[in-house]
Amino acid sequence: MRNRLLALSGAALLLGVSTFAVHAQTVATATLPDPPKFDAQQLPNFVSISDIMEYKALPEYHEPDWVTKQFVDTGKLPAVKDRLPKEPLVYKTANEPDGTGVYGDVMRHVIGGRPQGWNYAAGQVQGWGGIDIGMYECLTRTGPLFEVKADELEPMPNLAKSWDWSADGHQLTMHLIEGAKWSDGVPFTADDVMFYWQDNISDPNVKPLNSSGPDSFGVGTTLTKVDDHTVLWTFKEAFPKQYLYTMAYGGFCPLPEHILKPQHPKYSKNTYEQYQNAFPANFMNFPVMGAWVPVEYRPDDIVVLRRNPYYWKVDEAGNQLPYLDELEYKLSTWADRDVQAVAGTGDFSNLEQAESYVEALKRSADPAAPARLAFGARTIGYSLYPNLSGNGWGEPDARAQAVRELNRNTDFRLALTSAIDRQHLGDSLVKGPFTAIYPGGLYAGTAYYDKASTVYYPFDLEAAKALLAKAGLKDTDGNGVLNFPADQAGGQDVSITLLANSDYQTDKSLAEGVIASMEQLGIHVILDLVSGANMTATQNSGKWDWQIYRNGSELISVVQNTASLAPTGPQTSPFHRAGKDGSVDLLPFEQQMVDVVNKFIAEPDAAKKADLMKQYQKLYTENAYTIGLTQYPGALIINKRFANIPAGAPIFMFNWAEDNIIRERVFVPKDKQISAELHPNTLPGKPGDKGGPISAN
Ligand code: BQZ
Repeated sequence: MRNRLLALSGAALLLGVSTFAVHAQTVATATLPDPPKFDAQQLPNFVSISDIMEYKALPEYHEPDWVTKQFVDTGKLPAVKDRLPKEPLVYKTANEPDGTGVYGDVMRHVIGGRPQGWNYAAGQVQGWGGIDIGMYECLTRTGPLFEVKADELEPMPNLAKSWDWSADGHQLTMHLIEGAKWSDGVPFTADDVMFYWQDNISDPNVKPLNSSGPDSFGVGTTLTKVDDHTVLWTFKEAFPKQYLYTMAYGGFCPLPEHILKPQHPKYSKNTYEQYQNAFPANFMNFPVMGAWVPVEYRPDDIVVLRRNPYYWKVDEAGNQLPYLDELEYKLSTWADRDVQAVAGTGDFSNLEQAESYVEALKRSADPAAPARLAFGARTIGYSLYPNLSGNGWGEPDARAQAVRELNRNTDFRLALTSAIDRQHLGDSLVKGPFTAIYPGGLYAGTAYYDKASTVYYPFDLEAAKALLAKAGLKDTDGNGVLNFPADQAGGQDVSITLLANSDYQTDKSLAEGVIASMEQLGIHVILDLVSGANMTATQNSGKWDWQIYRNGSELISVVQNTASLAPTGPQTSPFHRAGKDGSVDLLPFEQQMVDVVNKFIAEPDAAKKADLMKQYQKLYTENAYTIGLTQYPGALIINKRFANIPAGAPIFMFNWAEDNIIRERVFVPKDKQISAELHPNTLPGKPGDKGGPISAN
């Protein structure tokens, strides 16, 4: 132990003064058990980005026959060559697992979310499960990077077709695709990008869905328009290539300026709330850059999307994509998604709730089963997140503030992490080689993970109780529940609310497990179950003490959503945001994490980046920044009739499988097509048109 302390204090000096060494005397650590062996069933065929796609003018273009006959020949639409950009995005045939596809058929998703409306730019939820991913295209794209060679990793071009760094690395000239159009035929230009940056990401009254604010592109970063198809980023750091990842899904997915701007409070008499709600879910044909457009919405029943006739991507034969004419999203539950995908009444699922694994595996093992099931790496993980704000985020009352003070006390967090029996918790979800003990921080098995930098506090109730006493908690009234210190919340019983997403059985199971563990410590935890539709808003409000959180991709890839690895800005962390005064009251070790993350973002050298992530992992796990719970693999379930599903596509890595498999290239061979389209041979109508899809005749 002494050597360990010396080593730690040495590290502490290197990293600046750390208060951690003081705590090390009271908490024994152990070697983290290796995760049970569980290999992904398939590995990707690793390629270069140039093997997947390029931008190129082709000699001729094609579309579904019914579009030509019933829309172009009747003058309802321009010819397909006039609906495409000068140089469309071309997917290379050699990278299409089953080659050039054919038109027709539908992918039937089942989701547990519900659409609030289409204003993604103002934070509305569309129901998740791939709806937003398929509608809102982003400047860059990262989902398919799971199959890109590690030494060539950088975000794929998308709406931004290329970019050039200035010699000093502080400026990035970004060239947008030229001649692409929104699904209503209006040109896509730099004005769409600037409106999204200036009046959505950078407007403090607007919070785009999945966005962490302008600081997630670097504090002080500016964006200016150069011409209709060129924008210029200016960064404080030199060559912060990390931000190209933030320009992918979740970070920078512009919505149509011509539709949103007239409703924005800066350009209308609308309030911000009216702006957010200006495009409710029954507003049909909302213009998108994505492959499919919402044409029908039946509450609690279904959302139907039809192919976008102006989609700006083609295959090498010149076929305008997507191959699939329709996407459906049955509005059900996440558990039902697994059931329907296995049964064949649904077509797609990310098997991510461990409780469903055994049944799904059993059903899929039958050769006659309608769907393929393929496990990937352990990229699903959960932590208990403590609200670390001590200066007012979420306007806490006296009790909640006392909880925040405890959350900010490292002894208290070390007590919590020592009170969790992670092996038992994982087994309670599913027995077998799936779950692994997860101490928090970067995921085992991923690029930047370093076991030697990972501090693990094993299950030790006695140590936990000693730490709680050290944190000043005693059961002063003898009722079996610890009390706050006398000068906090009137010395009342410690009661803590635990926020969890009611849409997932796994989130509820883990919450129950945490509550049971805390009862053994004499801490009373009250479960606060919130539906997925309200979860994002609740998380962002800061009105919670603890939450059961399914970790984002930053703890898997590190390069995606890097800024959210620590509170690098007022809105970048999921559990420590600015108080009323706009400042984030960082704990000393958090300041060190922020410094390490900012250095990582600005560091071009791969070896130095890896070393910075070792420092990050040590700071994260030795301080129990969050209380890691469990980590396990997900499985992709896809109906067997679909072709062009890339080998080894993970359900979650840089993004979810709905992005990773490149759905616009997925097709169903003619002889396997089913007549399940709800609006065959139709196209989206005019924006807001109640008439739904335009019938062919
Ligand atoms: C995948 C995903 C596609 C959000 C959502 C949901 C929200 C979170 C998260 C997942 C659902 C599915 O996840 O569970 O398998 O299809 O949609 O977006 O959990 O509540 O806020 O981050 O992506």
